[in-house]
Amino acid sequence: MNPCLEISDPDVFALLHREAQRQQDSIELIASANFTSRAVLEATGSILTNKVVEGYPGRRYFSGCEYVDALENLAIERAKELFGATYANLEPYTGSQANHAVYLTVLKPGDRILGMDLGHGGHLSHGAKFTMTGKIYDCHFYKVDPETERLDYDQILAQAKDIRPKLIIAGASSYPRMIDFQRFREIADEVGAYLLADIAHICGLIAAGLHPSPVPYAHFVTTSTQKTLRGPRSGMILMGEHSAAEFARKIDSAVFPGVQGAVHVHAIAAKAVMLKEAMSESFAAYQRQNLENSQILAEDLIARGFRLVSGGTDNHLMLLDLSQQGITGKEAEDRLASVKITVNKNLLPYDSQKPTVCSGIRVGTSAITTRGFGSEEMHRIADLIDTMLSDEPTVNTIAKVQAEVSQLCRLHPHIDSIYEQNGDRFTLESQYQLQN
Ligand code: DSN
Repeated sequence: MNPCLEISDPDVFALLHREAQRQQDSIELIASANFTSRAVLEATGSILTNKVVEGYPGRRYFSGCEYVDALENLAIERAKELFGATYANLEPYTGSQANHAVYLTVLKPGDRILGMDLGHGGHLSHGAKFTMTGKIYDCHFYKVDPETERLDYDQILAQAKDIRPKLIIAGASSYPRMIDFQRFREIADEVGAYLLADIAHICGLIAAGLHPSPVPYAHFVTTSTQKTLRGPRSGMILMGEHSAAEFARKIDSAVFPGVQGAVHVHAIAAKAVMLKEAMSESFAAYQRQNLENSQILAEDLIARGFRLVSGGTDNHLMLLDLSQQGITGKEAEDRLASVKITVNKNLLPYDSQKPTVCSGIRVGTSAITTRGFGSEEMHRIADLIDTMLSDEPTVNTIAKVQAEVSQLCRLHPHIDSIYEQNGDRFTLESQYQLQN
């Protein structure tokens, strides 16, 4: 066996090294980004990658599964405990795969879905016409209210009565306000639809008790695990008591063999670690700081003349409308990238720009909060964004902002979770040092 990546593949090693440096040197404001712990990384890059596994604990298609069965059961029990669920499936490779498994469970081709419009905050996997979901099912979309830019539940009910969907999806990728899952369930019940809550962005807040949970209301809850939950790039499905009784076996079969093949046991181990971390008081404190940082940044940006969609935020993200600044989302993304502040251009509700241009940007605080940025740094970041976006920055301005970004990143290093600072050497090979 080759001793380590640096020797066996210097090309890949060099690129990983450069990416690690990029992460260290940038202020990451992409709302879906975060930094996992060393323990989560270690489990993700572990020898579990070597194990072929299909099926579920106690009903596998290959032998030698005694330890991976124990691991998957541990992850399932932790997920149920953390979210107060009766059923948990830890096998989905991603949040999108989790959604596809729910669709396969309750829908037939051509059945109707009512989800949030992609341009109003929804997600690709909720039925965008160029995706598998959009091609297989008859997908309809609700939008936010044009005045308040918030969900209008009476309007969604009226639309649901008109469309009579078989499945309603509550959940978003860029919606800065709380979602009323109880109200969504009432709407679903009124039209005889199933309710799927996709909590990919807010599941860390839910785990910490800072956003109402959909588990008591939705028939199905899906999520990715790498965003506010700070785990590996993966997915999960949860159900409360009532749905579990009816759908446990059906969801199991929809995940495997319905939409997936062999189990990514290394990701399941990493999710078990993530779930243990998310049960801790330090995780709850992290999420409280995340919300506080998001509030401060939003207030500071408003004070500097930026318009925020819906007037602010209740969660870890906000949407900046840049029409008053006279630039597009794409220009803003590029300007901020030039000083190593990463954001993404984002469509705004009722946007007149193309998705490749957009009128706004999405800004989130989850990753920088993990790095230890607090209220003081939020004021400085608001200043930096203002400096870069309110006027065309000069060469001198860019140099000053770059210097400040660099100083902030040095003050809050995260690099220890990526590689050893002193030796520039990835260190996960320790797991091979077994006793013979
Ligand atoms: N769902 C996308 C996002 O919100 O950025 C990527 O996971």
